[in-house]
Amino acid sequence: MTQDELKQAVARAAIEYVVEGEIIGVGTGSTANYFIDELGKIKDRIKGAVASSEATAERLKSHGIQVFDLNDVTSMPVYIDGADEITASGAMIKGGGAALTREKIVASVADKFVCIADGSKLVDKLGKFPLPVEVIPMAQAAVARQLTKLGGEPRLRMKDGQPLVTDNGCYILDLHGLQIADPVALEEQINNIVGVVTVGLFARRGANVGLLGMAEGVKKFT
Ligand code: ABF
Repeated sequence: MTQDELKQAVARAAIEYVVEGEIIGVGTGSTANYFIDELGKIKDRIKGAVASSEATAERLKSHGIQVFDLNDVTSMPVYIDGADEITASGAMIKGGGAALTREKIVASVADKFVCIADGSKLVDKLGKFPLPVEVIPMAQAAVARQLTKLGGEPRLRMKDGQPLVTDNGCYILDLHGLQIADPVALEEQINNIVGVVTVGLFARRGANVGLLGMAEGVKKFT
């Protein structure tokens, strides 16, 4: 199976977690996009969705799925999203798609986080994938100095020769070369740096369910 077929397989498997008549939180990225396409097939069975990015909102709408503002939603049974890395205990690195802040916000309102990913995302230890950190633009250099002290090498994410600007009008620093021994502690430490909006470590609240696409089928862990 190709990587795209593995992503499609987990996207299909995730439909089982959709709760009838409810609003569902939806992530960002290529795996989440496959999930949105599956959700479109059963759109009459849900009330609607909350999107974790402008791109996801557009795709949901293109399928005729109603997109709710998170401020109008008090609870959601489930949030479904991809990851850049995930451990067997559900800790994740996210943010390769630059949507980490809204992903963490929407996930925080959901009762359950279901992570869907192809098997290549499963790791023993987080950190090979550069850790994204969303920052307030004026604090970019100051935050980068603090991140360097943690032992990594922060690089400002660029797009078309300019700093990439997130949906929130912020920048992303990608922290390379970090050994993440304690994801929960590091998440708290980076969150506490003034000027940081969100760190792409999802460890304090990780995935409750992981659906991983493997050659032998979809592997589930909880
Ligand atoms: C989002 O999409 C991100 O948090 C993560 O960076 C990315 C995973 O992308 P893909 O599904 O395309 O591998 O969930």
